[in-house]
Amino acid sequence: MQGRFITLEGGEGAGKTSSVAFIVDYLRSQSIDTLATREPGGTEVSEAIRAVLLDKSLPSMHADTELLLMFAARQEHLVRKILPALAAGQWVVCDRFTDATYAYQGYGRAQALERIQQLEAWVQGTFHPHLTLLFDIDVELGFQRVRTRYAAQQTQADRFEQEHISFFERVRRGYLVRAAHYPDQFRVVDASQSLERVQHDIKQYLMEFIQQAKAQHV
Ligand code: T5A
Repeated sequence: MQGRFITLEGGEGAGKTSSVAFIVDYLRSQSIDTLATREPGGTEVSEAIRAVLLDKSLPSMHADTELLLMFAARQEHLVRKILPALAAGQWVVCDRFTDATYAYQGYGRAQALERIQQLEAWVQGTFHPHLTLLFDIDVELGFQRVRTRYAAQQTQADRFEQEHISFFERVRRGYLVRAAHYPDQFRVVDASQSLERVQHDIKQYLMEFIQQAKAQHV
């Protein structure tokens, strides 16, 4: 089978990161060679860019700088890690990708969507995720989870998590607009459910996706 590119998207505290290991384990249980990665990040250079992007001591970063850094990190991640893995037949599971840029920089920060499309075309050409699992959750519930995690791990909000709740409402709406526009790519998971129910739904979507991939391979 050819490699497939699966992305996980959603607002803060939606449960994407918690589901990466479950997805990787499930795919491997189906004898699919799988690689997990994340954005911004995934390579040494892209992780260094991530550190700048999330640094809350830099709250006055210009919105254009933020957008360009997202795509700079993505360029490096694509050419050094994602595309070589796919070419080798691996399936790549990525915690966030370009749909996050549309949701956060486009809908959240009100950057022109045409500008994001131009950068997307430059960096990716026609490359897009084969499947996107959108973890949809009420913004306040997502933040309750994030706050619980801060307390448990003694961590603090990053630069994005300091934004006003209205920013995250726009992000959530942006994701749902994209899911409605690209129904072949997106599957929406109700992330407010228990972890068991969320994993059950993810497994159903993955089973369907693997069947399609096998059918295309024949
Ligand atoms: N960004 C990123 C952009 O602005 N543009 C872009 O183009 C890209 C790629 C990345 C930031 O960068 C921004 C978006 C982000 O703000 P990050 O730290 O990677 O920063 O941020 P997130 O991906 O949002 O990470 P979070 O940890 O906030 O959210 P997750 O990964 O969705 O949530 P997770 O899995 O860590 O879960 C949060 C807590 O909830 C619990 C978990 O145990 C954890 O404690 N939990 C549940 N509890 C109950 N029921 C469930 N079903 C649960 N699922 C998880």
